[in-house]
Amino acid sequence: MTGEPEILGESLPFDEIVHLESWRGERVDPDAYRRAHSTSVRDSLSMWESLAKELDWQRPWTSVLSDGDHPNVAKWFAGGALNLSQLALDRHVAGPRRNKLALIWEGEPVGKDGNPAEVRKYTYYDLWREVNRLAFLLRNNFGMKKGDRMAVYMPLVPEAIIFLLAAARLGVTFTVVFSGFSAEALASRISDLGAKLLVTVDGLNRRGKQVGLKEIADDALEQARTVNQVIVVRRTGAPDTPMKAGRDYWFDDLMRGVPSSARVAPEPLESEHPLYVLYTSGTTGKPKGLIHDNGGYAVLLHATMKWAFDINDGDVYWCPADIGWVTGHSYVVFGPLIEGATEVVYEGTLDFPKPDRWWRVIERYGVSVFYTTPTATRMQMRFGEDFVRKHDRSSLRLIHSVGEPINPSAWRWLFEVVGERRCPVGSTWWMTETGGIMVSHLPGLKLLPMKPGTNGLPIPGVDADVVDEGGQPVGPGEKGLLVIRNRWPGMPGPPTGMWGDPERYAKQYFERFSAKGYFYCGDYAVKDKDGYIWVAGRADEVLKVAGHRIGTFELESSIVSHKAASEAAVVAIPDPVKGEVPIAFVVLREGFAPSEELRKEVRLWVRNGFSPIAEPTQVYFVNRLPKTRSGKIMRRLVKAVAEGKPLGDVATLEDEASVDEVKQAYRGLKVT
Ligand code: 6R9
Repeated sequence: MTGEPEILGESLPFDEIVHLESWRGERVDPDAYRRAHSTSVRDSLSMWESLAKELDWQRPWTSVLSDGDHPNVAKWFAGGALNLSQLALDRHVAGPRRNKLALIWEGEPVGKDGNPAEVRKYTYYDLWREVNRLAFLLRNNFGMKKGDRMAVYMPLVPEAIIFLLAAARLGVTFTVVFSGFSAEALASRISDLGAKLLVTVDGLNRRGKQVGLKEIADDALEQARTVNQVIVVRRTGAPDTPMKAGRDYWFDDLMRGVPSSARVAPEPLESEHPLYVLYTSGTTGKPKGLIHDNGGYAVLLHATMKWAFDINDGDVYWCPADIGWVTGHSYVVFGPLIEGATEVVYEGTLDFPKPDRWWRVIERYGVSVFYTTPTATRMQMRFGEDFVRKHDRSSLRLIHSVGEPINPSAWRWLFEVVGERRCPVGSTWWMTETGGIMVSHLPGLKLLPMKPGTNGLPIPGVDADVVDEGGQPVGPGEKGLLVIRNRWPGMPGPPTGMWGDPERYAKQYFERFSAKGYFYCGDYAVKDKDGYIWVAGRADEVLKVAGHRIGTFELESSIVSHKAASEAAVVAIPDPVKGEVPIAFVVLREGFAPSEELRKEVRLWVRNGFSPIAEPTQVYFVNRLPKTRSGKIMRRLVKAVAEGKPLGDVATLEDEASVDEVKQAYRGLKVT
């Protein structure tokens, strides 16, 4: 395809730097950063080493970076020992942060007034005590010890965080399975990991309703035979929760028997000991379990909390990510707590009971650092500015987004409406595999290369670049593939990178540029003349229309740049002449009604605005699209519907009704 690269139909403002010269009284200088970045990459090991020294280690490392037992699986800080629960708790409890608030948790509101059903606050001391008690229970009553595995299947309640920290304290490797996943998905993850303990809840609160979760967990355990003990946290208090005698235990009953003086010393864990395994969907069926270690991961989180979030003791940090997403692991549980931050954690959805839920939370707790997503931002844009403006946001000082490319107009909305032109706004690029932020602007380093929609520059020490198929860096404005040329702490860790499957790990990420040893991220990106990276979407969702390569993302961008369209999903259907042609499922903005006229208009819009080749042969209007809980459109499901094929793994689907909508629209049952 020719033409300018775009994000959501909006051309990339390569040359527009939005200055924020007044921010914390500093001027910004991207040039100086670029020079410093080159140095940091040349000497990345000593930089990571000095950052590691800022953390507490139980035993110092003997080598910063060394080879693991499988190709491309490196050991960071080998010889060293540490414990992430000690970093997140004990070291704060031993100092002036002892009585500082660690967590402010807000349960889903009941009633129309929007006030939370329940608020729980934990100081670092509170959290430390609870984690000690739970670690004591897990060790003494459940026999859990270093090297054992545990699965967590629950929503974002404080107990989830306490379980993760207790597991980290004992060296029990955990996997969190998103509470929206099916029994099959849970079972396959439990079995793959060989977890012997499952932690879940009786049920969850969703938009004022209560949904049983324990029943689903029970179904999973019919298939997954490794689990012989289940701990159930009471969340909804549903009276008829099935409990199997001798296997299932209520968390509150168990904890009543643990004295508040119970202590468990943090286990000295080898730096490369697996902290957790997180499963992420691949392009093929079986989910991939990426392993993250203790030492390298902690160092990356420590660095990025400082650089990207500029976190300090006066802040109230909030990332509304679910604990089942990698963002929940890195930037809800471990990152903020390692840094001793005060953070808000919430249960619920952004528009329940009203579309102002987030702004109420920000106002109520004085949130200063806010980590959101582009999809959430675009949803809020649909609701309109009034919901935002009627709440006090003067506490906000820094905003980042994550999960997908942010289109420039959504960036501007965050900058102008939410942040009142006062806050730096960024889009941090990273993925489950990287463990933490890799490309971002870095307010903590005074680096604010704010261009609406860019990810920015790679973080210090990380040699990320955009290359062509041969691995050569692309020219300014050209599209290429995002790679990471060197090794970084927090990368998938020993023993095998991907749990039980070192071959798949090597093939998936290192085969493509095997001659050069680059890590292949699977994303398209553009680099502008200033070196800023603009990730444009996944490289593995491409259409081939009459031999022309068209990114679904680019095509959707074009549709969404139409004033009536809020979201779009494009998939290809087979075409006898052109091979395949795109069809589009479109969600309209508030104030626009579906009509034949509009259908034609959208097609023409793409034809003229993007390319005649890319014109969707059909446009279907739907009220919502199938999405993952983290907000990514599941084109695979839309495609399966269009092709009349089985849906396959729907574990990551947020809302099943969205698939029915697509089906109905596609079959013309409901012509909207
Ligand atoms: C953290 C997370 C990873 C994929 C990644 C890319 C997309 C994430 C992005 C972004 C553009 C950003 N992605 N952040 N694209 N700009 N700021 O999202 O992990 O769920 O594993 O997804 O998400 O396509 O490859 P994960």
